[in-house]
Amino acid sequence: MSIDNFPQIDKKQQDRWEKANLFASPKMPNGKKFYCLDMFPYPSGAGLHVGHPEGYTASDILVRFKLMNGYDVLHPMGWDAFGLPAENYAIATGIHPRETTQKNIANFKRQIKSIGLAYDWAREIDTTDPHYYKWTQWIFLQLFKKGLAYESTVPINWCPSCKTGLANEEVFNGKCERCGHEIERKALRQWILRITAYAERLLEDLPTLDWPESTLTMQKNWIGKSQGASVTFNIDGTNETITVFTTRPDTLFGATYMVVSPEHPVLKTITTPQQKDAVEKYQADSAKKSDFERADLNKQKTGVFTGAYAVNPVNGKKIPVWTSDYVLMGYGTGAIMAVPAHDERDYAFAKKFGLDIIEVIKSEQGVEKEAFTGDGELVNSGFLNGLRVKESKAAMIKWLEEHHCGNAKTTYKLRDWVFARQRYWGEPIPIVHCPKCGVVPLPEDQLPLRLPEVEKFAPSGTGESPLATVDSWVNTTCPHCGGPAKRETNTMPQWAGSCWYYLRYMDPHNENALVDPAIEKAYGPVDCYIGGAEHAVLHLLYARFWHKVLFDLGVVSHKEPFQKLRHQGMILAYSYRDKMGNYHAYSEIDFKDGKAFLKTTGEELSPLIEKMSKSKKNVINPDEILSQYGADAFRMYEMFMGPFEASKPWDMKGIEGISRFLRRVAQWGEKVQLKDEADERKLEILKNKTIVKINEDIENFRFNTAISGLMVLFNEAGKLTQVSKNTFETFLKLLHPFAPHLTEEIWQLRGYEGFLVKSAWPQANAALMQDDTLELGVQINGKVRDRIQVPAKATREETEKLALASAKVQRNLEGFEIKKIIVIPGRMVSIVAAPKK
Ligand code: ANZ
Ligand code: ZN
Ligand code: ZN
Repeated sequence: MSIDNFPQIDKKQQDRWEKANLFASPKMPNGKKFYCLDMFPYPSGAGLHVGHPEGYTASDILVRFKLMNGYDVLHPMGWDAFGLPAENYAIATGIHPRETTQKNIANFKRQIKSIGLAYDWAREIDTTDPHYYKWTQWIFLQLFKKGLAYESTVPINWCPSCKTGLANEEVFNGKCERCGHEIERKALRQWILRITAYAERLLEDLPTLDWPESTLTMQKNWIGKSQGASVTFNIDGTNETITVFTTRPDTLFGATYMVVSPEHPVLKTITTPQQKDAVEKYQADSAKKSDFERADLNKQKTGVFTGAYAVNPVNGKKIPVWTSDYVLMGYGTGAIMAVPAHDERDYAFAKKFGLDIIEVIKSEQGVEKEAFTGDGELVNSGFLNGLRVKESKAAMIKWLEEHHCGNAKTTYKLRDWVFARQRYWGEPIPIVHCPKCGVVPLPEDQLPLRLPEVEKFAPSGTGESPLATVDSWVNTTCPHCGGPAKRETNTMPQWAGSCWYYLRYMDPHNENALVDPAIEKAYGPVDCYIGGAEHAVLHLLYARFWHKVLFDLGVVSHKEPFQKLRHQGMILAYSYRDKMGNYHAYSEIDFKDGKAFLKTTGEELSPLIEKMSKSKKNVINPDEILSQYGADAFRMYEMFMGPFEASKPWDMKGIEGISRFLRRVAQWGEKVQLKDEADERKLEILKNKTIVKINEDIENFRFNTAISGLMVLFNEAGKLTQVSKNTFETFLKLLHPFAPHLTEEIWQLRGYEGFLVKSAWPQANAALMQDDTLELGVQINGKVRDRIQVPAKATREETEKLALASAKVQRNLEGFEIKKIIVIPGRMVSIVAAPKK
């Protein structure tokens, strides 16, 4: 076999690893465990994108590094396989989503395996496998029993094109995340998960996590904790009251009007007959708008006076009550006290409708031009005058509590999670509706509740899932009273299966429990989780929520599922357009001197860095790269492109460079002469420094600089025609996590037994790392036997030790015993020895 036929080496070594079952994790790890988790992919029909292996290669480097450092490693892979694409394909073609999914999984698996990633395939899971979703359904039952899953008819985001309800998180700028269609509001019976019950704990534990700062901030903002007060206002001349939530109780003296949301029930009773028509028309208009549109800060404010007046509890002033859609029903109490002097939205509204503006916090610029939202001294505020904002808040809350018209209050932006889809290809919700008993959970021994076969996969569009058409499945008996009953026909959203999969990997074949508690205790939590930043909010929040529920149930023993988290950056690509704006594929282009010319006409094309997409003809197919350059070049290039978290473009020149490097390593590895010892003083320092650098770089996800470090080391070692075995082994071991196939091939070729991943990671010798070294002669009985490198700052003892560590000195001392060692700093070491008796 030629050593530079990389694809052939890949295959050979992958087969050897598989035969040796090299990456199987123990059922129970020893004390030194490392659980490395990749975000599992949705097996799409398009196959692997080069973005997938970016994260997978990083985790593989980490895993091989940990294995070589003696850890028991858990490194699994599986499939997040429910979801809309397979279902939409089924609707279009009639091919069952199961079939499409299985085919796509097989292709993904083949591709992932061809990269040589160290997965324990015996632990593979598939969220659409009834053995798996049995436990997803089991968790739903536990949520239901704890009152954390409830039914409610609520207006939900409805995509008229996908004909399904969507979670808030799947709506972007008022449009469907999947198809881009404008979202409507539609009242539907839904299953809802009470994630808000965990808001505080989801927030509280964030500081314990080693996660990217931006992701922690996004989670925090999504939970959106606000501390302030609720204040109750009487409505003049009625028995009605309106309670508001405010973060600024200190500004109560500056409240000059109130606003209630157009959906607020109080409008019915407080609106005066004169204002009734105007208010009702306004309500009808705003029902057509999305929350997103309504909350838009830049939008012109609209609103209508209700005719009613509220009484400001702190000073008895009557202030008008308006309705406007900038106040949302779903937040706080759906009503606000407006303080135009110190709130931007209120300011814009007051200016537009000519309402009073009273300054209560002294600002230098005055409030003629805009609201002042900073800190300052309270004015026009009775007992608060002279205090600062923070003290005034506390003082006002105390006053409100004493006068029974308000109290301290905390709210969250987080909403409960709409957990139902009117779709076929999802986990059936294990609930039965009985005319006598109501909502009845399926007994656990009836799980899994399997998806029935259906004839048509298309959603009915009435808001019911295609499951509703399968009478034989829908009609069942009530587990409680035995009478006729109907099954729930909504299915779970795609998030469900990915909320807990990391637990199943620990114990994937357990028929009696989701995970054995002892195994969970030993393998959990995930030590390092790697995946895209697009999951920074939803997936991670949902998984943390389920994990905390399972923690409360005693199913898991750790408070948080993912201790460390890292996101890979997006891989972009160069796309090329001609003057007409048409895109051209790489195969149509001649690349010359860093420029691109269209083969047919010679026209120079302009490059653009863009997201990879078929329409831009810039998609890089991993299969092609692998068959041309081999897996090691592919892996190393992906790691070498730039900082792991950064977005960066794929560049063919880059992979060529890596490929040349690997070819040089191959030739050297094949031919270099190995010595038991060699004169490598210069190399010794570099070698030890490189070990330390690679250790730090791997732990800190600086794979690109780690590779540079390996190249620097090879620039020195690679020009030698003979090296010490230690240097040779060290270099191969350091390179192994990055280029496992070639290093393994060389290892085997040079007669080493076993596998590199089972060998011990090189240890750095700290004494041999300083640049400032001196060369000292070592004499034995007056004769110079060796010259050694010693750190300039070395102590007498260290110098002595280094002298005695020299192989030549040791050889010359054989049969002698040391009588005395004299160190003359900076000059020499002199050993006095006498023959052993
Ligand atoms: C009076 C006030 C004075 C306010 C002031 C702000 C500044 P966060 O921080 O996002 O929680 N608000 C309360 N409920 C609302 C709703 N349903 N729709 C729209 N706005 C609402 O925001 C809390 C503040 O947003 C509250 O404090 C309230 O306005 C407004 F100088 O009350 B504030
Ligand atoms: Zn849609
Ligand atoms: Zn019943």
